[in-house]
Amino acid sequence: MSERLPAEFAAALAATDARRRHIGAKVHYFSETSSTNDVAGRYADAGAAEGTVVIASAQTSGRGRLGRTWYSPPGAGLYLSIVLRDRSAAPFLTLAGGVAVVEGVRAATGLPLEIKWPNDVVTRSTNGPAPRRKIAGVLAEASSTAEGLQHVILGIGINLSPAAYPPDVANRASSIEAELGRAVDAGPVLAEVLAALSVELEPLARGESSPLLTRWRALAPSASGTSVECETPGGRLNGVAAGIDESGALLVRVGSRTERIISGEVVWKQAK
Ligand code: BT5
Repeated sequence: MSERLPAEFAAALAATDARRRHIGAKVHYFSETSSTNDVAGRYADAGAAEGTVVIASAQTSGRGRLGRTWYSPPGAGLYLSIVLRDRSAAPFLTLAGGVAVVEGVRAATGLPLEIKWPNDVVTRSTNGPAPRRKIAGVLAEASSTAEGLQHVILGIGINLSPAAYPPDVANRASSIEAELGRAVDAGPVLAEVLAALSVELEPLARGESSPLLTRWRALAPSASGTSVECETPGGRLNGVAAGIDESGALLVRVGSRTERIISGEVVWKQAK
């Protein structure tokens, strides 16, 4: 059973009601849960409406892609999952989640961030040698039956304070508070990320992906011109990222060839 939504979340959500439309119209809060993606999946299986949100203050089995762990200690990050059912939006939800985090964090706190394909939200590039540090991650998980796609659970983890990640990722991670040098309220970050997601989903529901792709490209400068190494089913390849195509796949120039990378591991070798 979900618990009473803390007042700071309730107030911030109420203040963005009109802009969020159905995204977050229903919110289930847990002080601690296994993974908000699993809990949201169970609500979706039981018929929860598109836009239902599950949020937790801590996760005991928070996960990333490919079986990796998402560190989710209490009170240090935002851990949320959104039930989405619109089939035309489904292929673009990882990209939409990244844009929503960048737009929402900037609206709530003023901190500018960037996207790194496919699902990382990172600190903005500087001219120094330090690599971009990861502040948030997106995990979209689809559930299908013989009748087709049933729902996608869009999971988002955002580091609010440095306590959100352990020492072993400290040189690759950061948090909103560390970047800003001040404390931030979690409520507005949650509410503005959901409001930004609602904006990105609107054209997708009409079958229009170009507004999202245009926005994504503007927020992901590393996707063009950066040297990358990719693991593909056909083996490892080295090349130069050349943006994303209309389906959201990463294009990589290898000599005179252009490869499409749909998923898997990409090592970004040189910060632009
Ligand atoms: C992701 O995976 O970045 C997707 C993370 C999605 C987390 C949310 S929280 C709410 C919802 N419920 C869940 O169970 N999950 C979603 P990936 O690209 O595979 O990155 C995972 C890698 O990031 C790990 O292997 C670590 O190296 C690093 N990492 C783990 N926790 C981190 C943290 N808190 N901050 C920065 N980096 C972290």
